[in-house]
Amino acid sequence: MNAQDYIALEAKFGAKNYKPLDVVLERGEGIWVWDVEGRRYLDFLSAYSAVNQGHAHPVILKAMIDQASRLPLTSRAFRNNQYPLMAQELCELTGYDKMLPMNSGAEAVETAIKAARKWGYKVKGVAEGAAEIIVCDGNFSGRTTTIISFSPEPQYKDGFGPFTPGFVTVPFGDAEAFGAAITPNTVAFLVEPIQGEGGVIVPELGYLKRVRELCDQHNVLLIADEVQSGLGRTGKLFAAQHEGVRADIVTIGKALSGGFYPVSAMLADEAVMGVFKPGDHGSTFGGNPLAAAVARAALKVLVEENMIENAQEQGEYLMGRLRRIESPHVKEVRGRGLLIGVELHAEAGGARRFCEALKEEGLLCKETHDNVIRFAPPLTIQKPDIDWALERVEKVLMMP
Ligand code: IF1
Repeated sequence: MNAQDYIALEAKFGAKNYKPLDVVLERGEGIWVWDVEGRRYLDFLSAYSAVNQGHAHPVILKAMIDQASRLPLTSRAFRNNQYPLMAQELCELTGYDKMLPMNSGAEAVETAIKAARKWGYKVKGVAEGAAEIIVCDGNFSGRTTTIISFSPEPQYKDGFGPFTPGFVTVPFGDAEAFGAAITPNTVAFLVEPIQGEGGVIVPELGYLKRVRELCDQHNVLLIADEVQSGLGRTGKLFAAQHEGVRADIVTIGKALSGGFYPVSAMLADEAVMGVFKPGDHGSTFGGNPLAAAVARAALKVLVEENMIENAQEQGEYLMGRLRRIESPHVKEVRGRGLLIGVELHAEAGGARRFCEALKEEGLLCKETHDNVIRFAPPLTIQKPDIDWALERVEKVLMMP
């Protein structure tokens, strides 16, 4: 079969809930992926930051094979010998008392919403059913019906009502607007430290610190959605650490498994996590031994192979080189570490055509919204490969 055969099959039998680039991949290794015709591409998306450790990392692969050959799943009706070790290692790495394991990023965010609401009622004393959670315009935290209830994107909501109440939207990056929206029923503020889907929007330095102060003043939980910005992507373990801010709840996913398996988690201290009693919340696969073994290996290599520091160093290099490209199409280059957005002028005709042209040059990336090209290579990338990519990016950004 060739690429068109696969594309035809997908069109015939698969739901049309995506419009992917017409590249059919069959193998990945490190920063490279290969299509079914044997062409090699540099992956500048990393599966939306799920492959921070690079494709098919051998240490994670071995951990997965070993555990899969022993015991993939027990359900939480019984205990297993991997989840406790993952829980310990994740809490020690991140500095939180507790973690609650889930599978997708959206499930981790849903867990955070449930935890914040229950904490509001049981600890803060908000009247049952009256909890409010403040969110930001431009947010993206997943696709469940509760999460899209506060999405700013009409398409993500269209046809999916009725929506979950209890969410208040404020502009992203405006701490005083957040402060003004707080009421006695506010239990939490859910925010991505850097908005990914929103277009790689980096708030001014001081924003998160001011938000942290306001949360403390009003006894409001700060929930940092680090599913995309976390686990080294921005050059720190968590993006919020660029401002030295510690959230009350953190959601992580994606690279928690290095792209091998859906693994996510909510992190919090006992004062919040303690609201969950046996039977309150869970999932069939949450905390399964295969996910736990994979996550342990993914965290191990992330730290031991200095991927977080590399993201900082290579991100600064890449950002600097991108900013020196004198393309008439480029409006702004922004980001942190290896989470970078290149915003194009509206007259450039949209980011998609540049992503298509970059694919022809052997570089895979994805537009976010209409005018932003997102660059997010694996955190293992080194300068020679960034230079290889920049040759192609410069050529494409200079096209008419
Ligand atoms: C799609 C976007 C990125 C996320 C943050 C939670 C989740 C995501 C900050 C949910 C997921 C994915 C979802 C995927 C495309 C991708 C995406 F374009 F949709 F917005 F990365 F920017 N919080 N993002 O970015 O995690 O349930 O997917 O595991 O839905 O198209 P998930």
